[in-house]
Amino acid sequence: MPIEAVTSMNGFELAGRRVWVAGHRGMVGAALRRRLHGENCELLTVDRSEVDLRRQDQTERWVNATKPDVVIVAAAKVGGILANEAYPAEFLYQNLMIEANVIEASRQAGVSKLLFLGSSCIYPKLAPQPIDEASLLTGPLEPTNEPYAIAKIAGIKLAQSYRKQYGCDYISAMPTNLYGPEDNFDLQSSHVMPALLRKAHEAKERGHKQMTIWGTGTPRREFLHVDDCADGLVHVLKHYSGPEHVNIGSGEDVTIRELTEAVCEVVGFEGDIVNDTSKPDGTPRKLMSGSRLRAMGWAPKIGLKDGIAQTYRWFLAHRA
Ligand code: GFB
Repeated sequence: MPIEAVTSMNGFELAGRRVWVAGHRGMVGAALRRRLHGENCELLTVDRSEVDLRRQDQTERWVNATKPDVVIVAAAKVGGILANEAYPAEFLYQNLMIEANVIEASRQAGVSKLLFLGSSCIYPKLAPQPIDEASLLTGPLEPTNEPYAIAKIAGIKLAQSYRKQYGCDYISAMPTNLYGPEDNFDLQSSHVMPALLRKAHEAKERGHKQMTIWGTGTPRREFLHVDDCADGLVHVLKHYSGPEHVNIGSGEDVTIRELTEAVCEVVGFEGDIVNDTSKPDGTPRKLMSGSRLRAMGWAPKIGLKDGIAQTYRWFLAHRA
């Protein structure tokens, strides 16, 4: 079905609805809470200590008792390239359980709209760039994050299948590499942006002459500030209904070396950048095509340099 045929121009109204953000304490969940503030909806959240989304009985009991109108599945086990390599079983198992439990519980409770969040790593390692949504399942995945990608592809297929078999208005969005406030700054498990901010900051603070980055620095990545992502997700929720997933990106990518130089400039670290090539590069490039979302009238607002500076200010204020 052509995308125009399933895109509602009038929009799906969030005002007055009960919206559950699953994963509200994560970086994306926190940004969604900030963004949904202006929508006049009732925000529902539940802590992990009360409901473990990996447990079907706990999830179904809570969703059936709470009866949200709208669900955003931002809950996930996430991490950077080394965490994905080191804990493949956790990334596959936990993400499969969370998405299956939340989606099935939502169907049982009669949720009218659900948005599932994936990741740009769902696409083949060598997909033509910029990566169109139609590239899904056209080639082998990047080995460092294959288990996570397979879990996220399963989530897309769940949303599509629930739409096809049960008529549920369940949709999926694929954000690119995200960064911003509330990110994970742990050097072993984090993504590249928070790692570089912390490394550059600590190198400057300690008067080091160099900082080390993983891999060759040549891979290209597309970065999107998490507040732009939350805005794009709300836009998709309000204006899209269809079986195909929607990419959410900035439309621009940089090499890891260029990103490191931008981070060092913001932080004020002037030493050398050294490559640790014993660490993996991962996929050479994953720039997504944003044409589907642009056609729905959405564009990002936060440039990379401003976004890095804002995230560095957040890091300085919260690093304790
Ligand atoms: O952000 P990142 O961990 O994940 O790494 P991916 C991106 C690139 O930055 C890789 C390099 O080429 C890394 O080798 N890099 C350089 C670093 N220095 C560092 C550092 O200090 N820390 C980290 N983490 N990277 C993840 C996937 O892939 O992206 C997930 O594993 C998910 O499944 C996520 O899709 C968005 O972009 O390579």
